[in-house]
Amino acid sequence: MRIDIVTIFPEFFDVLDISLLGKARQTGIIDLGVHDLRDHAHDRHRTVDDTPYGGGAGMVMKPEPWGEALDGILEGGPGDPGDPGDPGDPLVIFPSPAGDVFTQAMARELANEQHLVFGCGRYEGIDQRVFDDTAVRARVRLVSIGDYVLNGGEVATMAMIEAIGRLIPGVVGNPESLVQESHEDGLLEYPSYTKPAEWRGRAVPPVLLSGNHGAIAAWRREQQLERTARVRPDLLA
Ligand code: 6GU
Repeated sequence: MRIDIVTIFPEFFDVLDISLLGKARQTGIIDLGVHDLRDHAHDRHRTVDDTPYGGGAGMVMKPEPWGEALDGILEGGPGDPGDPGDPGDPLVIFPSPAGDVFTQAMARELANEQHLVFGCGRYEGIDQRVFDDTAVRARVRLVSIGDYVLNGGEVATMAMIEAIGRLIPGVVGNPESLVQESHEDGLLEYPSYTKPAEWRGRAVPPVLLSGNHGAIAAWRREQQLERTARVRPDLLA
């Protein structure tokens, strides 16, 4: 999968060199490009924002640097630029608290894409015409990672790339571990234990030492249901 990120903080994404995603980049499973939006601002101060038309607090990101940055990324990619909505087109994601909420189901869907582009906004947002102009050449989605406010799209992009990247075949060593996690079957995961069998006076639940695989599976299921009902009853509905 090809992933491009447009940001005014390219160093923020240096951490993608490490861990599982770093390895996926080394082996070529993920091909990552991080682009500095300011490289596309051509005034002396490399300005990327300006005051909002109509007044109001804060600054708005100017359209020209975004247009130029996205032109460079989208041209030459798969898909016919004259035919928006083609599944071979890049999918451009703008992290935004006003977007659709990112879920494990969305992560699974996005893990099937060939080319994702993340446009990280800062300040009060990006000039609306950037979304409209991009939608003519690519599929565009606004995506939120939850009901709280971040200063910009970088942290949200990082969270989405981690959730999506680990679902790409070959990124996580043991694919079995993917299906046992919270949210994969719509429930929270069961509690896990390892050695020693007793620690600080706390024993591992005896059923896990019983060797009875049926009883262990039933206990784990029961724990998942109990935990989900207690912490996230909305998931059971
Ligand atoms: Cl995707 N961006 C920003 N700036 N804030 C958020 C968000 C995204 N998701 C939740 N809050």
